[in-house]
Amino acid sequence: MAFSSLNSFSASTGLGVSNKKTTTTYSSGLNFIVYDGYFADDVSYTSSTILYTGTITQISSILTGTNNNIAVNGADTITIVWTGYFKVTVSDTYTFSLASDDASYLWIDQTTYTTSNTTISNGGTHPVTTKTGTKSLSAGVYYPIRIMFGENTGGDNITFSWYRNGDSTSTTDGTGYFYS
Ligand SMILES: [Ca+2]
Ligand SMILES: [Ca+2]
Repeated sequence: MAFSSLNSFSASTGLGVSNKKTTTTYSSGLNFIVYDGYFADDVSYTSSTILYTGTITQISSILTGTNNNIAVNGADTITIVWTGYFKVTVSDTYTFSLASDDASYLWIDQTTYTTSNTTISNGGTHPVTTKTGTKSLSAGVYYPIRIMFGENTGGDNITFSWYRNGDSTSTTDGTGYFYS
């Protein structure tokens, strides 16, 4: 049942986009990669030095978002990218929130990533700063999601949360929302 709407997903978003899955094999959680080095708002940044990888079901802090590899205020000059799919069970407009020190960006339902096609743009070096964005989502659709975060120096943390506008109860728990 969880994947019964795959056909409508394909029909509503178009076929042939390279990063949209065509199989019905989804796992719970988002994948993450922690790179050595600060991305400095270069949203295509990667590094050949990968510090950690894994899968998480929440980004309530940098600790949970890295599967307990990085403590709050525990790192300097790193970049983290989370990727996967975001699925809701109720069609509605959703409000997303990124609170981060330093920079963070959110993309939903994009196949290329620039600083101008974000759902949330929270770039630059700064203390914990919260930015929000909204997106209208259809129930059962696996929307590609990408979150990018970078810590330069000083304190570091990130929290990703959202709520359905018709509900307004905010959560960070990606169980049942995050897939990869
Ligand atoms: Ca730091
Ligand atoms: Ca910082």
